[in-house]
Amino acid sequence: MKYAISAVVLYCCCSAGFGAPIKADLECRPAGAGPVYDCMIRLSDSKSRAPVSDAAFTVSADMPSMPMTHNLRPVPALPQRAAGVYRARLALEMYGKWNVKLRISSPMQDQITKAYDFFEAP
Ligand SMILES: [Cu+2]
Repeated sequence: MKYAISAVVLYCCCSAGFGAPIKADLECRPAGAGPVYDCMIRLSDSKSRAPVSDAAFTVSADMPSMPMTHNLRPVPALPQRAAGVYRARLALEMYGKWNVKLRISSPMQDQITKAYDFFEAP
């Protein structure tokens, strides 16, 4: 069941009813030992490109190559000073390719999945 849901999310960036879908840009940097990352997330309106401030969403992640293996607890994204920018710390269980999932509850319901490579720094 969980697997079916995440497969749908991969292909679906669905805004519920009103407004333009939200676009997300993601940039993650190592935050200490192991695969722990501080991720900056920039939300913008996909049409007007205006920053989306006052959004509420959680961030979680799973590995497309290892379905149902990982079960990261979603963490709330914290708004930063810059408009439309949020931060979330992801304590991953291993390096590799993850799908980072944003579950947005406000200003509209939306789910965004971004593929991201988390590799150990050389
Ligand atoms: Cu894994």
